[in-house]
Amino acid sequence: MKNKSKYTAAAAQLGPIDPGDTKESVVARMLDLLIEAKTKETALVVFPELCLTTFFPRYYITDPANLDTYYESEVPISLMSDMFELVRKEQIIISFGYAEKDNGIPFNTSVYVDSSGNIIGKYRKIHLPGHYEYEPERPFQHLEKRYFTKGNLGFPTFDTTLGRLGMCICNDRRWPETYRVLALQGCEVVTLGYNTPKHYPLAPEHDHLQEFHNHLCMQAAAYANGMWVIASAKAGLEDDCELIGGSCIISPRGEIVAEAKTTMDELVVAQVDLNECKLIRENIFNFNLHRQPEEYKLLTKIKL
Ligand code: CDT
Repeated sequence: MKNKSKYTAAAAQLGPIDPGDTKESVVARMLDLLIEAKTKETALVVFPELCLTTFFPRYYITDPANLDTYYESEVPISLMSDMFELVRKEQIIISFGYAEKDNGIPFNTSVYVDSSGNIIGKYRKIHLPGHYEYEPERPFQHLEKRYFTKGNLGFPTFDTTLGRLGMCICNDRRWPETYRVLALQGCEVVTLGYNTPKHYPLAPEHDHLQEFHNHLCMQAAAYANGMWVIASAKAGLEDDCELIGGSCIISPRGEIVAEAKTTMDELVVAQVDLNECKLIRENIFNFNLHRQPEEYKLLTKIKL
């Protein structure tokens, strides 16, 4: 397949997924979005974090058998066979997130599947937010630290027909280091999914800023690193917990070029031009000319 520097990309936002919804029903919704993407000649489609189920870290689950139902021991190829077939036929690259159990070790993972129908990239979430123990005072839990292990794959990049791609997952997007490590490897497009509650029990005074903070961190990072950012939300009222939407595509200029209008299943589409990365990287953020890493040593000190 020929390399493309200009192509159509999409954030495939998903609306709420109820705890009782089957994975098959979710995959059917994802397939509908992929079919819509095909009609729009989209080459890259990004689905949300943990997109096969409801955002289960909001629940304190004590029955191991019940908890286990949320994880996959392998990429669920047979469950997603119709999607993989379409990806092959239409030469699309997709990314999606799922809860992975690798030899018993749980990770919050996302992958790329390319037009060969193969998994060509994997990332395991590094910045795991929330808490380990049940906290009864919270209206809902955020038990990612309990249910997942910190990712052990670093922040890898992947050379594809659609440029050098890299992934991060939800809370990772708030950390500037995530993008800088990817950009230093020449990443041109960062893809990510998120589940972000509108209400943050520890700082409710920020609730009205959730959408703003979502875009603020990604727009700043796109600009400061000269990269495209494609961000896909799981959105809407999920079992009484409101998740923000705002799925978007951000150019290396830091501009939002397409944004979700709803908090339902919605395809957010824009033209990506990889040449735009150069405008930033050859000028204001020319890493080789202007970075001063010897002055940044504090950044990698383990303990302050
Ligand atoms: N999924 C995820 O990482 N969500 C967090 C919620 C806030 S921290 C409790 C986020 O950064 O959006």
